[in-house]
Amino acid sequence: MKKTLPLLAGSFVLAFSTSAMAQTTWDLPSAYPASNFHVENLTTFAKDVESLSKGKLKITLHNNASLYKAPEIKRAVQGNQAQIGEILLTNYANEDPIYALDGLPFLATGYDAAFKLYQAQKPYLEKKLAAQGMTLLFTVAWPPQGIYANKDLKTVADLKGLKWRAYSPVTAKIAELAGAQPVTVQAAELSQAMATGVIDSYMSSASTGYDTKTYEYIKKWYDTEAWLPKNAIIVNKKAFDALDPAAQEALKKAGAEAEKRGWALSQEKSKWYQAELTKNGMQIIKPTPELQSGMTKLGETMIKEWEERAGDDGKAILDSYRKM
Ligand code: PCA
Repeated sequence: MKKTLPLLAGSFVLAFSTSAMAQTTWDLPSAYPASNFHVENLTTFAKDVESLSKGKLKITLHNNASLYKAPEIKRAVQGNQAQIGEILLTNYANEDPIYALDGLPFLATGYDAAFKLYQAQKPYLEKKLAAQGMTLLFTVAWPPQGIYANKDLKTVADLKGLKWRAYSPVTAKIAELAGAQPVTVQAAELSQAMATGVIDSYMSSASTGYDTKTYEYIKKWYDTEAWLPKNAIIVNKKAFDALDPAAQEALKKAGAEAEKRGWALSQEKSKWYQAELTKNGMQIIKPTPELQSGMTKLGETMIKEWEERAGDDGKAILDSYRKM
């Protein structure tokens, strides 16, 4: 008895120190706040990775653009300053048309269409990211995009002169086509931009309206259901290859679950966010047929431009999407 005690203690120390030595910690920057459903989903994902990998891989989530600003996250993952990161694909639309696709107005509206578009886009997205030393782990769609404005909007012409917040090249282009003045502001700075009067309108989901307390500044949301952009979780390939196989499996499994859970959560919470906006004094408005058809026309122009820019790959993606 006396002999086994020190031995046991010794093996505990050994087990503890081996697992501590084998633990890898990754940083995961996200540009969205704790109240956001993407961040809620990522919090669960990080916990799952830790438990599935039996503590071998720990993911530290940095929300609200606290580690990197939204447009910097992709480069940070590419350079392995962050091993994993959450990006808004359409933020990178100028870099390659593949990133612009799910930010185009009225190409895929509603969750089913958005998920189909994702399936058509995915192989090309994976290829593009692989060429940059990264892998795609999963994506989650934002709820449908509508227009926040104080003004009465009856037609697209009413957008003229608005100080329009853009979060991507595509949302800036909408302003240009409609005669509004685009100002690029990321979600983390949006409340301040409204408070200081830098902007008076923008297009986004009810989710971002809720996160940024838009109802304190803007009183109307026109529910155009124009598109559902996606956040993607990307991983540095070298960092992934350096993990042991069990940790790689854990990451993939937790990622697949997070994708499923995230898409469901987005859809579920979409109505909840709208109810919260209403509770806080926001009017949710069904667009007039004129406004809706005018926005659809802008969308058609932009889809056409995208097709020209995206060439054969673009054509193949749209063909496969339209057949789904
Ligand atoms: N919210 C993000 C992107 C899309 C969305 O719904 C934003 O407004 O920045």
